[in-house]
Amino acid sequence: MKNVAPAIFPPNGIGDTTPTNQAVLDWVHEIGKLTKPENIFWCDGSERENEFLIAESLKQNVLIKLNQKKVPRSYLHRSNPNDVARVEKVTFICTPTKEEAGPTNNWSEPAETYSKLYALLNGAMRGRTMFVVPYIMGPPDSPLAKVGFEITDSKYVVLSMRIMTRMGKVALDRLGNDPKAEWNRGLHSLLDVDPDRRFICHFPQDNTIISVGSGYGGNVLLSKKCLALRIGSYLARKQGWMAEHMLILGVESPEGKKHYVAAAFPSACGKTNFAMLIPPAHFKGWKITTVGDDIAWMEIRDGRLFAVNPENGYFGVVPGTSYKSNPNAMKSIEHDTLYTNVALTDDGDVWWEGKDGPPPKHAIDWRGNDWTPDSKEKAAHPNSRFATPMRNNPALDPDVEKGEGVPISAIIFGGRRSDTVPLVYEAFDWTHGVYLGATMASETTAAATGAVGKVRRDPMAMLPFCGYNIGDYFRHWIDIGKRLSNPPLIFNVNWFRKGADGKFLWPGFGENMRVLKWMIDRCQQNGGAVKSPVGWLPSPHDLDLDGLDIDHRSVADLLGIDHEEWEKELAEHKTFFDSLGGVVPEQLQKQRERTVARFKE
Ligand code: OXD
Ligand code: MN
Repeated sequence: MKNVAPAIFPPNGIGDTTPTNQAVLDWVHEIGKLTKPENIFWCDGSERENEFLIAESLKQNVLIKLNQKKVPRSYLHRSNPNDVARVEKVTFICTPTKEEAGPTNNWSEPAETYSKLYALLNGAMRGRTMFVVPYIMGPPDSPLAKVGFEITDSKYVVLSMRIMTRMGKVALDRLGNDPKAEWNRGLHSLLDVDPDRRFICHFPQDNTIISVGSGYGGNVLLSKKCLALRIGSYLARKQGWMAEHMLILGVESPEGKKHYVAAAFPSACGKTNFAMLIPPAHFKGWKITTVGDDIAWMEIRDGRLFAVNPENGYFGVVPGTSYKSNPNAMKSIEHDTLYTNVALTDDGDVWWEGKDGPPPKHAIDWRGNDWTPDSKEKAAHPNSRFATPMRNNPALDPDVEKGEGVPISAIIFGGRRSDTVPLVYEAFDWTHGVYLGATMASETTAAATGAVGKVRRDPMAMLPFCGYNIGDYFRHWIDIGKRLSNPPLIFNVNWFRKGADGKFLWPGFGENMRVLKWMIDRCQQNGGAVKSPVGWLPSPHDLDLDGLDIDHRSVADLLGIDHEEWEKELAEHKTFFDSLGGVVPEQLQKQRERTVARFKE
């Protein structure tokens, strides 16, 4: 096998922090025997270790040094061009039965899958260094926090995990010595980065993930989609909490009253932008703070939902990020950032489509080829990414490390829809809200391989991330509602509705504050709304549109419910529920029937 990751040889004092938990030692020993690495590197997350790994990565061209004056302590990584996004068709949930994985997941029988993967992994790390990365998801003192270990032969993975998780000694301390303690086993090998030998497999019953043949973040940073969502959602159901594909943000009024909201949007629908929103001038004194931009772990306390962000960094889509679209993201990625698949300018800076200012006259594109503004190809891959520590975010919420989490007042679902779905509406109650989440849909983007721009149903934005049967997942949501005496209100938003001229009706970005403000008013029982067949809608005067350059017609279009479009939409909900083959709970079927009936009233 081609050695795409030659071994490195650390000096004494680096790479030798072995854990004391015997279960971890036994597992690493077993994987070492299987993969036969040149050496084992035990990561401790220290600064010295990081510097050493960066220096070795530069030597092996895993990283490209950027102009350190323009982007201090930041580097560029180029992935294999065949390996630039999550690949859902080779992502598997390996539960004992197919039913447990359900109709929305690829299923593969666990014993057969282990044998197939172990055969691929046999000797896969020959001549390579096997890194053992201990990490924690969640604030270390949170009851929700989970320890994971990722074994990998990729330096890029180690460097990214250090940004994206709380990595190293902190995890060893949290795990302790109990050989029966719960922790996640994550095994990753690049193999030879061949799409035909690429599999991302989850074994929820064993709390184990095996990912081979890819070097792309979403497939290989096993803490993120694999543990925090797929295995996380499985554990959450078993243990009575929630693992969701949601950002978490704080909204503080000029009087200092603060609410937190969690929002689920499918990949690349502006979650990071929303989580870092800067209110427009009209909202003087209002403050938005970020708890998380991608994943929320939530539990019930005193009848309320409390959320923590399990991650420690942001792995965001770069193209389109600018001082106009997301100033806080731009400030976050000015330093200490690991870029993947963006363009490199002649003066060692990074560039991408949608960055402020004119394009460079010449650059090296994400594939490593010469690029000029006349080139047909994009300079940065549409799914190029930044990995940056959350501490770089000027709007980081002060309670982000609070182990008990932050109380959630509202849950928002949303998608990218050109038509049908109004700018915002509110569910009548929790179960109706679950129905809104279960039927949400979005036009697909470049975050996953496959067709772009097709409407696909993506329940709670969890379609690619729910680690068990989606029907049981819906049931879990309904059950959680029963345990909440003070449930969050549930809303649906659509920033992407277009007018007859094909142009977006809503300006989006910071102006989304106007919609958020209405939701907060509703949470405080002082926002007006009118009843519609799909939920509570703001009337135009319920939204604060002062100072916004938008005409009455557009506002009416944004908030309008077109009966013909909804007839089609509700028929599609039925087709979707039917396509799940009888797993959808009765309560949600009833919600659909009631919505149909309300249109007839
Ligand atoms: C992501 C995704 O990378 O959802 O966050 O694909
Ligand atoms: Mn995501």
